[in-house]
Amino acid sequence: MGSLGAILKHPDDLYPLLKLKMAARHAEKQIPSEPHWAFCYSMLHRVSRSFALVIQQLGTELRNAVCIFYLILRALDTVEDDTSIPTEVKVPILIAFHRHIYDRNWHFSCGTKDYKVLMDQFHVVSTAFLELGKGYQEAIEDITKRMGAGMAKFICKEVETIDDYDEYCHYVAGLVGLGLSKLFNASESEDLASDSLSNSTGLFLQKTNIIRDYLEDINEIPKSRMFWPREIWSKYVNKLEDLKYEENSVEAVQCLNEMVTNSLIHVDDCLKYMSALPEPAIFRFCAIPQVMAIGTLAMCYNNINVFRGVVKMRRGLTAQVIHRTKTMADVYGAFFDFSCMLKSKV
Ligand code: D9A
Repeated sequence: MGSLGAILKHPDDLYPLLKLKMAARHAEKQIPSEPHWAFCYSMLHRVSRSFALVIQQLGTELRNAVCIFYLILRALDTVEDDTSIPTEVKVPILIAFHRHIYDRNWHFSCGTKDYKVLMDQFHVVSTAFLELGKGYQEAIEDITKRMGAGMAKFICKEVETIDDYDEYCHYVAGLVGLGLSKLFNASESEDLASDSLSNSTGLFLQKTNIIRDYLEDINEIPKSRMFWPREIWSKYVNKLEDLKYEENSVEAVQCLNEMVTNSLIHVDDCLKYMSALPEPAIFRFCAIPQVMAIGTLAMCYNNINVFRGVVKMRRGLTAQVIHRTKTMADVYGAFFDFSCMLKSKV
């Protein structure tokens, strides 16, 4: 896209980036006046502009719950990600995190930049969490508990088999899908989606991230983070890090293609999940990340640059996805287009 032909076909999309910028400015102006909520929304805006943008259309109660859920998960993630925390300190924090969210006096400093601010000001997130309805609080607590326990399990365990890979992705992302389905259901606008379909939406997003972020994770200091399953990469190299060396380019791309193919297993479930969401705002919130994911996979397939730097959708393309994803027909259209792109590369 971006060609003259595409512009002529969609004259209403001449300025998707401009529209995105206007929407972002509007979102910033909507920051609430109570200081703890203002902090939570500006924090969300800083760690993920597009996420903050897409949740704007949700009703206030659900939007607040999703904002707090996101920040709590980011905080849990910051603890898991910080490779400088010793295991014996980290594991108890992960396991007890679902109790810390109720405790305005709990504090643990870690992470860097925005994530350090989030950790240092976590009591503000707790304050906002305690104002959510009971149904939302319980759903968030339940997921935080299961995710913390799962992360703790994988601190001392490597991702060996494809089953391990699915299990790890279930803890860090599938559970997010389950949790969001519960929040949608608690907001009374949505029937409860099946756990298996909700799980698949998270697995599809997370597997895409794991593929895209290969180089960043392998180069992590002081210690690499390795999520690609040995069962797949061991067919191509002796060590996962060998994929980044130029002499292994052929094997690297073959391995990458097998990883992409593995994540495509979830597409069917994801489409089923989305097609059962009747509320337009919730639908868009769920559909935009899924379209971004299939787009990212199409870009990554057969692409050696995954092992050289970052392969990301351009900002203009992201803006187009956000503005053009409104109905299930749009989603089918986008999945069809990106599948054709994949097919042409196979
Ligand atoms: C999500 Cl509450 C995520 N993750 C995402 C973002 O989307 C999902 C983290 C916390 C929450 C939600 C998401 C959105 C809508 C419906 C969902 C869902 O399920 C029904 O989660 C499954 O990536 C992180 C996990 C994949 C680990 C769950 C989208 C997002 N995208 C990034 C882009 C990027 O490059 O990471 O955050 C961004 O906008 O910055």
